[in-house]
Amino acid sequence: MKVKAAVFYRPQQPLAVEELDLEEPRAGEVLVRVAACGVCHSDLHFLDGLVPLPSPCVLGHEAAGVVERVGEGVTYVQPGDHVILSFAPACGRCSYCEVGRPNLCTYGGRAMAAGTMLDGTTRLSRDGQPVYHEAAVAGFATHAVVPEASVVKIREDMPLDRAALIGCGVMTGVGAAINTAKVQPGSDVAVIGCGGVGLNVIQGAALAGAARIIAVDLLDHKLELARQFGATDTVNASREEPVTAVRRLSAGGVDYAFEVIGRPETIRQAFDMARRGGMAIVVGLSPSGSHVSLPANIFLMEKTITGSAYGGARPRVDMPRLVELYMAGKLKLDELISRVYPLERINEAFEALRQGEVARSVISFL
Ligand code: PAD
Ligand code: ZN
Repeated sequence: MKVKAAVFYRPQQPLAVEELDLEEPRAGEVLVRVAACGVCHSDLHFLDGLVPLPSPCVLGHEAAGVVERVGEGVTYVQPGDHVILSFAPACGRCSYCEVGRPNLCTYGGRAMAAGTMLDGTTRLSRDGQPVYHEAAVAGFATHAVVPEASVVKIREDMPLDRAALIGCGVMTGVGAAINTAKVQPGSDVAVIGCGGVGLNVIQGAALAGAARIIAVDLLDHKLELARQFGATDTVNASREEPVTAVRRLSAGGVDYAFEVIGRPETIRQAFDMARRGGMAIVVGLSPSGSHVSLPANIFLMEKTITGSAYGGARPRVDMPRLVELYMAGKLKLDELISRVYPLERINEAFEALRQGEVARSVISFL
């Protein structure tokens, strides 16, 4: 079938919105009509050439839609089901999947790096030449073929544009607080970077019962949003030194410090903001080849530094829970959507993200 998609050809060049060929789903795959796909900073890293990606490639990994057809052997969904797309394809059989960490799946990781489905091939093409799929989702397109394991069935009264945000930013942020850090009630938290993902770390920490949540950003309007999402204190790092400020506000350092930007300097800041016995959690994706340097003897203070991939998501457990929280009025999603764009204006959406104008923009196909 023909689909309309936003195609990445090379860094520093706008995405091209054009018609591509999409094959039918093969065994164990699902064809989804995309309803909406959020614009995440990870895609901007690819566009800016900071992280490599095979090309040409259809970007977009924060999507939700409606199942249109299923391939042979698919039993989990049927046409008409509403689904969120997971951006971490999982095989269900490797040791990571078996142990309950599908976000680290061996074969999913390979497929993501190769820009393919789990079998190493693409379903997208143009003039007979393969076009790659970002994260086996390729959500900036009218339709997507994805592995069965990448779809998460959700209730049909959940608005699909809100559901799309759960596919990356919300799962990653809330999951980093709840699954990775396991934020304790009454604890102190700092979050560096209050964009689409960082705001969700803040609301995840608030859901977990953190007492003090210190938001750090360079932009006052992001810090205002951070308060709406549960921050109790704010630090504008363009005006004051953030480590000193956070230590002052938290009586010496926080229990959990999250880095949600993707820069070695701010990873170091997060580490320095954590108190003795505290934890720094790196969520941001830094430019390929970056390194962070840490003072060696500080580990005797039992500080931990860890990464968080997709908020430790177990998609079919966590995502329906996030949907329930939204439907119960306990998770903010409406407030995350700053702008809605049609696919044709996707480059404007990326420019708005680059300029720090938005919490999240959504490309809507509705
Ligand atoms: P975003 O651009 O919406 O937010 C970044 C925020 O950081 C903005 O509000 C900036 O103003 C702020 N900022 C920039 N520099 C500084 C600084 N020096 N000090 C304080 N604040 C600053 O991005 P996003 O929220 O979409 O993504 C954030 C990162 O998370 C990005 O690196 C992305 O690739 C990564 C990510 N990781 C995963 C994962 O699985 N770990 C998933 C999704 C996104
Ligand atoms: Zn993302």
